[in-house]
Amino acid sequence: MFSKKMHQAMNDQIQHELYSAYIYLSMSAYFESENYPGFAQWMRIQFEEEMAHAFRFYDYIHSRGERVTLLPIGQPPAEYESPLAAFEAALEHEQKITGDIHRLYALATEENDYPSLSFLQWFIDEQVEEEEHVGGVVDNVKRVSGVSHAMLMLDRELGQRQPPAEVEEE
Ligand code: OFO
Repeated sequence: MFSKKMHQAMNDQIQHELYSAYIYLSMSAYFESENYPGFAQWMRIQFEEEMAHAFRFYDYIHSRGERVTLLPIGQPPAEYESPLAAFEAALEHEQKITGDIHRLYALATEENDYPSLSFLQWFIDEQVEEEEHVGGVVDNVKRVSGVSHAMLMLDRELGQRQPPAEVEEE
């Protein structure tokens, strides 16, 4: 059974995913303004991925016969002290989202909601990847921070990120 509580928690998660998208788009704008086009591109793809995550919840709620109610989305930060500070904020944000997903999974377990457990498994795995991925970028930015030539090379490298297949399909 898809409980009212689970329906509401998943509906809230759409807002969290859209806010994630909004944060990354804002980080992309920050990097554009700082003249790091590669970092900006990386964040723009991150934005697209978050939109795809929001749509997964959106479609799932409908597939369980319930309706989606969109909630307000807050204004994300516009400025960061440095590229490193922006990527560290992205990692911290992903850790928060991992907590959200784990709480949803715990609720589905409590309610014996097997379809939701199956649906959420994709997000459990995705968050492991997200944290590993963003954490790797944080480490690389830390290593090259302050070395302008190396920052330029890293900017170029991250600018080659391609959208995942599921984003390209949409
Ligand atoms: Fe960046 O992760 Fe969505 O859920």
